[in-house]
Amino acid sequence: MPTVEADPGPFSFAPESTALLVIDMQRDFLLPGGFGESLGNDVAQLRCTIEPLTALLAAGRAAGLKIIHTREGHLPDLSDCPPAKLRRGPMIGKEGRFGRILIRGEYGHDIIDELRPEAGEPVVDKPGKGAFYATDLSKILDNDGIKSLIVTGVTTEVCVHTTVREANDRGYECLVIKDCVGSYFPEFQRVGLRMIAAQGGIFGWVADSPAVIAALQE
Ligand code: TIU
Repeated sequence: MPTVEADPGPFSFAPESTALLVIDMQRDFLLPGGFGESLGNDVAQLRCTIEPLTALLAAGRAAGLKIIHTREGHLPDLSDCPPAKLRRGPMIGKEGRFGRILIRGEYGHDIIDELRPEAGEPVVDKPGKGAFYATDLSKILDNDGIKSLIVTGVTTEVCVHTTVREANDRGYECLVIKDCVGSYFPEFQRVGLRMIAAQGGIFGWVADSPAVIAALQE
C-alpha cells in the first residue's frame, strides 16, 4: 500500500479507495484582477499552488485515483445564497471583471485553465464553504467506495478546512497537501495546516506533493 511521510505520522492509502479532491480552484479566487484580488487579497499566495497541483493531478490521474473538483457559487437568481452570506459578501452576484461574481455559468466561476477537469471527473457545485453541504459529494464517494481523501485547493482555512473537518466526522481519512493548498494570509496557511495535524492528527495528516507523487509512482 502506498505510504507517505506525513505529519503527525505515515499516511497509507489504497489508490482504489482514494479520491483526490481539488477544492475551488476557480478564476474568481485565483486570477489577477478577479474577485479575490478586488477584496484586497494577494492572489500570488494562492497561485503558487497551481504548479505543484498540476503535477499532483497528473500523477493522480496516472495512478487511477478518482479526481473530484468543486466550485463555490450560486444560482443566477441567488436563491441558494443565504441572506446572511450575502450581507457579508454583497459583491456576490455583482458584475465583476470576469462576469457575475461566484455565479454558476460565469467565466470567473469556472476552474482555471491550468487545472481544467478531464471528461468523466465530477465537478461538484457547492453553495457553501464545505463540499458536503447541499451537494452530492457524499453519494459520489460512497458509490465508488472511497475511504481516503487527498485534499488540495483554496483557501486553506476556509473551504479546505470546512471540508476536511466534516470529512473527518464522516469517517474519511484526509491527507492535506501543504504546497497544494493556499490561503491569502500566510499566517492562516501556517496555522491552518498545523491545526489539521495537531493532537495526533485531530482532523487528518499533512504532507507535501513530491512525497505523494513518489508514493503514487512506487
Ligand atoms: N473557497 C473558499 O475558500 N471560499 C472563500 O470565500 N475563501 C476565502 O478565503 N474568502
